[in-house]
Amino acid sequence: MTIHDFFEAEYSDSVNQQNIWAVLNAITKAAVSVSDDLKKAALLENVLGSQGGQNVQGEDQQKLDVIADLAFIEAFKSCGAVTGIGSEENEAFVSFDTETSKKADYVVLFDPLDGSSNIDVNVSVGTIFSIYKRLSISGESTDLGDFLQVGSKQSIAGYVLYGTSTMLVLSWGEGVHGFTLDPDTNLFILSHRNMKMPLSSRLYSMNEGNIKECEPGVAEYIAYCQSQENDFNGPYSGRYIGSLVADFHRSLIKGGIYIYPNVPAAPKGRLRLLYECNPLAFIAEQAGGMATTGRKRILEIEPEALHERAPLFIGSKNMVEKAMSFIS
Ligand code: AHM
Ligand code: MG
Repeated sequence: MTIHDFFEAEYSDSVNQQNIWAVLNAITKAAVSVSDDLKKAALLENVLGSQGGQNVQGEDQQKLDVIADLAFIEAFKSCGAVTGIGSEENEAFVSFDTETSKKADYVVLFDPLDGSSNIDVNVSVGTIFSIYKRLSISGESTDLGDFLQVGSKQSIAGYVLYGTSTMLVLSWGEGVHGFTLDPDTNLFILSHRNMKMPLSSRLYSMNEGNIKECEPGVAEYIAYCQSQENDFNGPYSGRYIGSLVADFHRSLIKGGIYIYPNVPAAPKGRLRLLYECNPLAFIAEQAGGMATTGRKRILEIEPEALHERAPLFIGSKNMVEKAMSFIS
């Protein structure tokens, strides 16, 4: 079943169905284009490598960060259902000020290419997105308030994983469903219906290079995972890809916990609340998992800035709860 047919059959809010499908359709179109670019990247000129600049967050931009950003912006702009976007690669939100766009119902926040430091080494990367209903008045330009909504208000959250296959995983608040791109037809086909995250597993995921720098509770939890005195009576396996989407997707399917805590180099965590933590937190909860800062539920944080960061403890419910029990 194609994503379109599944959406038509299962999405229960008939008032908004047509418009929000236009947004999802834009995502599938841009994802196919980015997926193609990634597959051919090493064979094309001017696609691999650094762009030679930095984004607003002081991170090196890869050429593919910019290519993916433009592909998604163009798809959202032309779909007619999005009034503006916020992206990791753009300092301010972008308002699409055409007459149609001003009347459109949705804003989208996204990270066009997450884990992009992994592109040059042919390792999985992803796109993460979050769709909200606008709060501003229809017919006027979107404003920052449309983007600074609490995560629990997301209309649809999801990600695209460009891995050994390209997958789109999403939730509109009625479970989590996964679609695999059929490269022969360029259609996303339902492959994972009603995904459930295992309550626990023996897998933990963290950049352990930071272990001596993070707060004691995090190091104590990792020591617990590595000890003989844990719930499995023996060491867990460490798995860290360095692409959040890929690490999260593994947790969704096999169970596990992913931790990116506060560290001196990133005192509020490394990951961005609005287009990394919130969408994945929404998916995690819908799949029976959990997402917190170590102290507080991610989906209840009131955002203050477009690119604000948050520490992230996400994954299997029992594991996130256990990790939080070590944090004072
Ligand atoms: P990015 O959006 O610039 O790629 O940054 C986010 C990425 C995540 O995908 C990944 O989990 C993390 O940063 C890796 O950070 P580190 O290299 O500090 O472990
Ligand atoms: Mg990212």
